Amino acid sequence: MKIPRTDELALLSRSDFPADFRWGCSTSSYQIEGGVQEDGRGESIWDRFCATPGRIRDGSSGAVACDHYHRWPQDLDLARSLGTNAYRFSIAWPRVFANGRGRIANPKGLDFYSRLVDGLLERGLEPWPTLYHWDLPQALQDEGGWAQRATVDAFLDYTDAVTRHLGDRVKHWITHNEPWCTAFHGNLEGVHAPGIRDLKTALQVCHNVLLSHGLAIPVIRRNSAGAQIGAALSLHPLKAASDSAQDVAATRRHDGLRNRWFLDPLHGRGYPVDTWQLLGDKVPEVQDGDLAAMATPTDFLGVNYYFPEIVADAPGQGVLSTRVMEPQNVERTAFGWEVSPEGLVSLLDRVNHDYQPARIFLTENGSTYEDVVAADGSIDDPQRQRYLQQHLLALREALAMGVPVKGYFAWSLLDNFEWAEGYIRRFGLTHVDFETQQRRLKSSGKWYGAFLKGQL
Ligand code: IFM
Repeated sequence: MKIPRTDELALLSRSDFPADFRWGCSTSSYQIEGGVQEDGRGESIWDRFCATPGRIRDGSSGAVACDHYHRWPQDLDLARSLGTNAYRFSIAWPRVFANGRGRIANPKGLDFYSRLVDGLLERGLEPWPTLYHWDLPQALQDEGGWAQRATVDAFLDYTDAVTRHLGDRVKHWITHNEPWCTAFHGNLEGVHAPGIRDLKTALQVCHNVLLSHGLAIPVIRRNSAGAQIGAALSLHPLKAASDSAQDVAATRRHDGLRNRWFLDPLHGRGYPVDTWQLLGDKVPEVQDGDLAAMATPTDFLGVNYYFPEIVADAPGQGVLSTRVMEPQNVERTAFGWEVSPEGLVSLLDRVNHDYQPARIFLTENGSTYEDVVAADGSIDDPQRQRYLQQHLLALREALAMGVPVKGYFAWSLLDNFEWAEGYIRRFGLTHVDFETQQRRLKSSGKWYGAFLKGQL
């Protein structure tokens, strides 16, 4: 893909995309809701993690966040005002079962999401809930968390409770958001909750999360007739640091754990053999039937795309002997992530070619910049607007290549709690003043709205 000229970006139109394309924004419970002590919600691993000094860059937490728990009608109005037709959010497990499991689900917790779903439908927005976006009940972590198979059973009971309650109105379900992050940020790097640093644990967590995805599918189908179901994976196109045989081989090794470790089992191929062998005695315990369960057919694949990675051979570094290089001489967001719409085209082309999913939804894509609020209250963020435009052009190109992309969800509707970065990183199309909770659409958000309403 060529880098588009400014005049090409301006020519982008919603009518370039199929009429039934889903257009939305994504959010997640812990990042926006706040209200962590309300209506019987239990403690999550993120409440505990944030309370540990040094874990979050600005010492903050999601205790208040965007106060969406109280302000959701206003936020849904905002989503509607953009002209979106779908909205992705997540359900906080500790609102439904304060201690992760139990005989009776918390009616107030379920009722919150029921009102949210009704509010979405009243506004003409299709609800796209994610069942797990990282806020595991702390009580389950105290028993070993996702490294224990008992957590898989608890997840299925939680899934049953939620989908029984909402399954009549929700017709799109996402089981897990970014299992890579759950497993590796949380249990290998220790930079996310629960803050563990152990490869064996991370791989068992990963296995149990993928298993719970597969086992949840029949539960959801039973309770939500005709629903479409998928998982949202964080995937990265990879480039070798050089043409050397060593760097090319290292890139393949990195791909094994970054991408194929998730894509292969979900598509019925089991774990990639090359990666399995490299992991030695760290591999997870796999029981009979697990791989078949993980491959339970889905209706779509959710792809979360942010940036590509450049990989070099690094003998002795980590179990894979690889190093991810800092990108040089490229445009980057404030997070340091490379801006690469061409990476999105190559990723989608690769996924389509290698796995042939029936449908792909871009379930997250977005960027963070240092926004400045002008004296008149406006927020001009041309870089975020350009990022959005370039990635939509990339989607249009992928569609033209025959990739079955069916929708796009911008990350995110609102500035929010960006995990270990606290409130330092703003990904929203809407600026949130965390002192006053005032929402103000940024110029990128205004552009998205004008694009969706055909007003460009
Ligand atoms: O904020 C996160 C989100 O929770 C998961 N995907 C990536 C986003 C930006 O880092």
